[in-house]
Order: sequence, then C-alpha cells, then structure tokens
Amino acid sequence: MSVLRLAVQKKGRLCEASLDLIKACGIDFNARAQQLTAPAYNFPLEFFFLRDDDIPGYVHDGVADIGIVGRNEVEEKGYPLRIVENLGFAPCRLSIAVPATFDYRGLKDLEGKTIATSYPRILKDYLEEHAVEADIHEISGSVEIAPAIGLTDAICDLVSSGSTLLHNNLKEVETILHSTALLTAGENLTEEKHAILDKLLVRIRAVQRAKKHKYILLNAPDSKLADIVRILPGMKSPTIMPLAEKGWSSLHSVVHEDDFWNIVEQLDQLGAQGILVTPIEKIMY
Ligand code: PRT
Ligand code: ZN
Repeated sequence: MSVLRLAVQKKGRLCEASLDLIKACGIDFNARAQQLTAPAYNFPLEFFFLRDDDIPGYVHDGVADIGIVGRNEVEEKGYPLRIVENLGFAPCRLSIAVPATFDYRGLKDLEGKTIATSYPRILKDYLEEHAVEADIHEISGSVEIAPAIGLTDAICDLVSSGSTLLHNNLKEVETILHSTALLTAGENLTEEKHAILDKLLVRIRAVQRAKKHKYILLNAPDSKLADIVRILPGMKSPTIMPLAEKGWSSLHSVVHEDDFWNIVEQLDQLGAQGILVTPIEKIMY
C-alpha cells in the first residue's frame, strides 16, 4: 500500500499550524523532537520534518510527495511545483525597505544601490522587470541589520507586523510578493498517491471552510422573521423552528466570518434574542 510523504517545517513559524491542520483532519501521529520522519497511524501519510528552504527541492525531486511551505520559498527556489491549495496561514510579504532617513521617491532611487536579501532570485526578477540596476548582496540571516552596519543601502526581507523594520530604523517602500503557506505537490505522483492526496484534500478543505464560518442560533419574534431570513444566508437558507412560546421562532444559520459582526448587529436591531455562536469543526462539500 502506498503512503503519501508530506514535508513540513521541522521548527519555525510554519511548523505548528501545519501539524494542527493535519490533526484537525482527524489524522493521528506522534511528532517527537529529533525525529526526521513520523508515520500517521490512521491515514496513509508519513511526515518528513525539514528546513522550510529545503521543502520545494525535496518535493520537486520526489523525495517527498507533497509539502507545506510559504509561497516566498516556492517562488525563490523556482521549481515547477503544483500548488494544490492555499492554506492561508503564516501571511507575510516580501518587501524592500530603506533607512528611515532615505528620501525615497520611487524604485529609480535604488539605481546603483546595494540591497541585502535572502531572496536574490525574486529580487533580481523584480528589479529586472522594473529596469532598475542594483547590486544584490545575498545573506542568509539578520538581513535587517545590513544598512546599520554599512553593508548595504537597502534590504529586501519578509515583513509581517513591521516591528522589525521599525526597530531597525527602516521603512518599507516596495512590496514585491504576498505570501501564505501553500500545499504543494510534485508533478509525478502515482495514481495511488493521487488518490490519497484527493482524500486528504477533502479533509483539508472541510477544515478550511469550517474555520471561515460560524454557526449561529437565535430566537426571533415571528413578525421579524422575513427581515431576519433576508440577512441570514445559511447553507441554503436558515433553518426555522417554532418555539413553545407563541409568536417566537428559533433560527439556525451558518455565517461567514467576514460578515459575522455586521450580521449580529443587524440581528440585535431586529429584536433577536439568545444569540448563540459556536465554531464549526468541519463543513463537508
Ligand atoms: O529553519 P528554517 O529554515 O526551517 O526556518 P526559517 O528561519 O527559514 O523560517 P521561519 O520559521 O522564520 O519562517 C518560515 C516561513 O514563515 C517563512 O518562509 C514565511 O513563509 C513565513 N513567515 C511569516 C515569516 C514571517 N511571517 C516573518 N515575519 N518568516 C519570517 N519572518 C521574519 C522576517 O524575516 C523578519 O526577520 O520575521 C521578521 C519580521 O517580522 P515582523 O513581524 O517584525 O514584521
Ligand atoms: Zn528557512
């Protein structure tokens, strides 16, 4: 029987969310520190724990069948990987930043300057695309200190909250790439492994959909039902059941997290009572 080999980051920003996602799919495993691989007990899956930089290459070479890694690493390595699913976690952007004192007006101001980065390939393509000639200094860590120690004029690095830039007296001037964690696959999976991946994807998508929705229960006066039904989407439409108290009904609905607060405010204004909100574990199909 085939086993699908999944590469995940061993330690770092992607690690916990990657393992949590697999757990939420109902897949059990025991990931012990120091181990390079671990089998899942109740699904044909084996984990490979790797540095994130190595994941695109391992998936491309077929050492691992699929991998969870940031778009930044996928684009930097440049292998022709299949992006199976955008998992959405670990959001960040790859940006160019300059010292706060730099009177920056536009990309042309980087002409002839030096830029430190761990993403030379993405940066090179970006500068070429914008016809800017700058000197790229590849360094693997602590990129943000390069201008302060006089190594380069600018940096190109990942940013999430922006506090690292602020602490180093740098300002973000260009955003090159937006990144989140992706589920990637090699291009030559066997039919059997494809079938396992499809099963895994059904579970991942059910978990992802569930995370984006809330289940709402509420009581409403019958006189307001038509208005409330209009604002509650539900999977098809909300479920309505009469309450023992005459003139009142109970409604159930599923609401997208983006609309959630807006909808709750409107429900309150329409006289809804006893509004209960619960997380959803999975939404199948
Ligand atoms: O050992 P290994 O090579 O596996 O780990 P790593 O040190 O290369 O990676 P790690 O764990 O730091 O990051 C893994 C992935 O998380 C990255 O490849 C991105 O896809 C994603 N990610 C999301 C981030 C950030 N947010 C992030 N903020 N990766 C790095 N950072 C760093 C950034 O380089 C900078 O130093 O955090 C700092 C900026 O953060 P803010 O919040 O101060 O802006
Ligand atoms: Zn790394």
